[in-house]
Amino acid sequence: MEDGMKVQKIPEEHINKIKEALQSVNPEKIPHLIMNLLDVFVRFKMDVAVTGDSGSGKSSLINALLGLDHDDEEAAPTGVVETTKEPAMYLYPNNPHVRLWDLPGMGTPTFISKRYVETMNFDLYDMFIVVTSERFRENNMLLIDEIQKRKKPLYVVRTKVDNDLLLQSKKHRFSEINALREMRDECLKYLCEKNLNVPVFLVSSHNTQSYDMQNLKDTLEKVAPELKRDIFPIFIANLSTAPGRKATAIKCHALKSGKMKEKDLHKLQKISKHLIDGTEEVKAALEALGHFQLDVAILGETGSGATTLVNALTGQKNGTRGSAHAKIAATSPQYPDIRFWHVSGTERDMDNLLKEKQILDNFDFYIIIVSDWQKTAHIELARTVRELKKHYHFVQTKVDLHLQVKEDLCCSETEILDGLRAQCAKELHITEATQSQLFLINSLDTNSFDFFSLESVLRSDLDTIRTSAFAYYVARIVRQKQESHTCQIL
Ligand SMILES: Nc1nc2c(ncn2[C@@H]2O[C@H](COP(=O)(O)OP(=O)(O)O)[C@@H](O)[C@H]2O)c(=O)[nH]1
Ligand SMILES: [Mg+2]
Repeated sequence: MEDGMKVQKIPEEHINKIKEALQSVNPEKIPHLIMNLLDVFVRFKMDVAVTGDSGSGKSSLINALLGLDHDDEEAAPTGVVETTKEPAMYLYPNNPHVRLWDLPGMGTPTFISKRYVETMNFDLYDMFIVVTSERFRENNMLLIDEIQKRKKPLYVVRTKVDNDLLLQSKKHRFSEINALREMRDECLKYLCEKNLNVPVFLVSSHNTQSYDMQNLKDTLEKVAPELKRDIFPIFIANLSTAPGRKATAIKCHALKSGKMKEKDLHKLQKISKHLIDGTEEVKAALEALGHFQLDVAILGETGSGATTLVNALTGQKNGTRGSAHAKIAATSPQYPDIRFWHVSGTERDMDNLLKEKQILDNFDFYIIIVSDWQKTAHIELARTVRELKKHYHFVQTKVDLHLQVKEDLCCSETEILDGLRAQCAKELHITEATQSQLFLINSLDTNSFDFFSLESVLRSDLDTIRTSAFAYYVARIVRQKQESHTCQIL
């Protein structure tokens, strides 16, 4: 087990980055800081501005992305005359944390090109889709330069591809593939000249089944979590380091548009006081969290069924290759980023474990197997886990055997199971573990007894503790780094 636990919870490169980024932060403050940061991050809404020349097809593109027809009541107004006079917000389907903003077009008497970026205040948006049609124009490059200055992500979308193809199809030796390639190359040429690696999509908002529309939708959905991780640190840095007027505008917009609640803005402001510039620290923390492995220990005496339970949870068959082994964690796609360790041994081994609390402290959550209600081993383990300020559940395995043995006692199955639960409730009361529960299971038949509810409770519990486990782990590794640094100086 000790060998196994030397396996990093986060890949080395991310550990180094986060240690570096947080080295000047007081480790005592780190858990609270990270938990608050992640709490706000979960609710953070990403604002994607759809911008470009007037008439380029921005509003039509938004309708296509939302799956709306141009004459639907909720659709963005479109047309051959200037229709979009104010930025309008639309929630992205299936992801309420992504908001699309339909901006008025660039280059009309109302929104002249020279003052467009300033008037629209690009600082308010987290990401941009620059819409172009027919030709790549100077205005498009002007927008891209401004977005680049703000270090924000951007996509280029060339719309009205159906029109372009129709016109070109009248030419001699027309080939759709070649025509599309030429259109893409035209966009890429200008982007390459500026050394920009920007995704380009060729779409038709009138024919959404063709060209890159589905790819654009899929990409937006697939990379939204990743984009959010890139964007959030920039948002925090702008809040804390931008000149007063700019930061005030960002805050007002966030509150007015419902991007963020006042209490979350306060939290972020408090957090940024502990950070140097915000960007690096927050980025390192979010990246590390994305790779963080949660370690769950299944504790039980030899023969209590710890291995079989790990195999049942991870969907492995007993005795197959890759099934649970003390020194290798069992993983399963069902529980992404979770490692199950079976920690079993003789009564004496379990006693020793209680004395070596630091070994037990390597885990983030515990399932304690009750082999025998007459013994106290499970109560001692539960107490120690509580002392480590961590959580556990009790599991009684082999319940089927238990029922067989008790058959001659003339009790009904329900009475026996209720008896076990009552016994457990008494013991949970002794250890004051109100969040803990008992699950009665037969690991060889996952459709029976409480296995299903064990799985669902486990899933939601592990989701909840992930953030705090990560926060305390980061505090621990930063403290180690600072201590080793102090030793070197001495
Ligand atoms: N054929 C074709 N017409 C389009 C497409 N996208 C927009 N249009 C038309 O272009 C005009 C301007 O579109 P609109 O979305 O209002 O442009 P915006 O000013 O950029 O918002 C409208 O008449 C649309 O019907 C497209 O992909 N294909
Ligand atoms: Mg419009």
